[in-house]
Amino acid sequence: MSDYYWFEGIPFPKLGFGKEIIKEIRHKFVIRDEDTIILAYPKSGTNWLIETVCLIQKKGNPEWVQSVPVWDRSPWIETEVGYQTLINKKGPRMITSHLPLHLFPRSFFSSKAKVIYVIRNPRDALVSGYFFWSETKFAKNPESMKTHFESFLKGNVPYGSWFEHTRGWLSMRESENFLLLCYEDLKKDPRRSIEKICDFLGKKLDPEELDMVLKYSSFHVMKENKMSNFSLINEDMVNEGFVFMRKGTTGDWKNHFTEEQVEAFDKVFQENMAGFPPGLFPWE
Ligand code: PPS
Repeated sequence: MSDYYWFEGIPFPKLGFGKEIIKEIRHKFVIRDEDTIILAYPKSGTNWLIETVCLIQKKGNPEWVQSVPVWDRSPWIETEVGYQTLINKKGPRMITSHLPLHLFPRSFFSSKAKVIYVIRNPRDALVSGYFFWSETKFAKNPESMKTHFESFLKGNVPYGSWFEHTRGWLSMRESENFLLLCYEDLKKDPRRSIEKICDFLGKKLDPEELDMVLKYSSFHVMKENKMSNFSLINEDMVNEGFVFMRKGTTGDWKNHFTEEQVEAFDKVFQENMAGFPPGLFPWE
């Protein structure tokens, strides 16, 4: 079990991460106009979105997603391996990140690179994170759901506060190189979300190709795909019993929160997100 790298008050995972990278990435890394960036607060559907975008790029052909691990197709910019892979890669890149806006490479803000930001009910991201951080060695293992819940509200979890992360990236929501998606919408009407991504990326898929994207990005197919289900992860990084593709549902928080926690969460959500139109957060 590793603890955290603290940087500017935000805890980052230690295993596979370099403090220097986190520190310098915003000044050093050059984002290119042709890059496509997948961004999310941890446990919000990042990998689902990567899979979907990879399939869209290949017009539904699953060969790429079935032969190359997800972390090589769209490396995490802030990890040691991901950073090296990306700086050495020529041509258009797919880049993944969980970084908050203020730590993301500055070069992005004067580029035409496209960002897709996916949000998920933070209550579900909290629960998903509890299992993920408990079953992996990237960062401190939570002691219990109770302590994890308290840490989440304070932003003392990997990548910091959901509220700050979301407020930061949502400030870009009117930019034309920014697409906002929501895990809950992807669940309810995945075809519609895929069409939105195609429009945003300027990709034209015929209905059969779209059906293939839908099929190969579905939870059950991804769960069986060893290039996407994290079964190829180095075993030094995970604890026994680790399952990445856990439930893939909405509203699992209702199985875990106590009544007091439901109230405490609502209060903090209101305090932090009151200025945004409620329609931006289409979850129960
Ligand atoms: S990470 O580790 O932060 O990059 O995790 P991330 O990919 O953001 O989120 C993991 C959760 O997304 C679920 N998932 C999916 N749900 C529905 N459909 C598909 N295809 C899919 N792929 C991944 C995954 O199961 C995690 O959620 P939980 O609630 O833990 O199941």
